[in-house]
Amino acid sequence: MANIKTLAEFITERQHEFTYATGELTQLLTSFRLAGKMVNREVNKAGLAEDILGAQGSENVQGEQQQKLDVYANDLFIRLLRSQGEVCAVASEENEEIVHFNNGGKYVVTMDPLDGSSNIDVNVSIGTIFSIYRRISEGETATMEDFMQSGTAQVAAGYIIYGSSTMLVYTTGHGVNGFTLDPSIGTFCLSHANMTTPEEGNIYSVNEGNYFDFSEGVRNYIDDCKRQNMSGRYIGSLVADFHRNLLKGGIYMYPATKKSPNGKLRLLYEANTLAMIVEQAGGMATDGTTRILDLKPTELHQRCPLYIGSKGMVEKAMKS
Ligand code: AHM
Ligand code: MG
Repeated sequence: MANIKTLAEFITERQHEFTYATGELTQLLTSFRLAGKMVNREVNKAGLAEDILGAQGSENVQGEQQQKLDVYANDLFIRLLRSQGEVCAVASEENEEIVHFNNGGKYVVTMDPLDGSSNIDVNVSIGTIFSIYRRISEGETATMEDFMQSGTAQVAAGYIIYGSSTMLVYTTGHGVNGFTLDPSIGTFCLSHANMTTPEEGNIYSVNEGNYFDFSEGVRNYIDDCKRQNMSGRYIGSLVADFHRNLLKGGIYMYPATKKSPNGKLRLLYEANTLAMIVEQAGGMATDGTTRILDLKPTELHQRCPLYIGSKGMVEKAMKS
């Protein structure tokens, strides 16, 4: 029988790669590991539980309907992060303001606790996206400055995909590794070691319903993908689209539209995290002109256009 390595073992084994105190990273990742399992349990029974399925009735800061599972996941991640002491504050896609723990913790977290939430009710893959930054302020309470660091300052970035199987994928800047949850023992096991993404791919992922709202350059690029008989694949769950393209080679695009000149996705909760992961896997992420990780955030819920995936494809899209 092949050796099985659990996520917990892997984190401990690789913690020396972390620049700061080693135990801290273990603590931080443990919260995501545990919360991921708990969200996974709820996601899997979503079809059964009346009180979990469906809209919560409230709207988030972007004016979108919050689904109950979004709220559940958000509360859970915040509760677990608060309880372990390393994290001083969290910025979540679901909260208008920073959630402060006032505990002097050395890290801050940004997250989208449940992305692609319009897919919950229809049994389609959804995901959690998270990033960890070292605080730059001192004292009990984190500041806005801690969250306005560019993506290059991330000390860890990861996602959990709740799909036909559940996986946690993360990087601390030393490559990307993926772990699949074995539900029978409730443990994430290393299944995708040292993940790399192909330089070129054959998949383009974009909401083509917006085609006529895209710039001429973007339309030209999409036309070119078609001329090459590429596969168009768009789930509408960023984590799922990203994960597939990472493994198979492809590009995911959420360009600017006439209605949304900065696109739809958020720099802090979505773009920066996946940009760090894709670069660690040998891919590329830009907003059309600038490397995502070099963008300097100016506000928490800032949006940016996103072109992410195989290097050759992203480069070509930028030139179109
Ligand atoms: P959400 O954070 O409100 O769930 O929105 C993000 C999602 C992404 O997962 C997905 O790629 C995109 O929105 C789909 O948007 P659209 O329906 O406009 O194509
Ligand atoms: Mg989201």
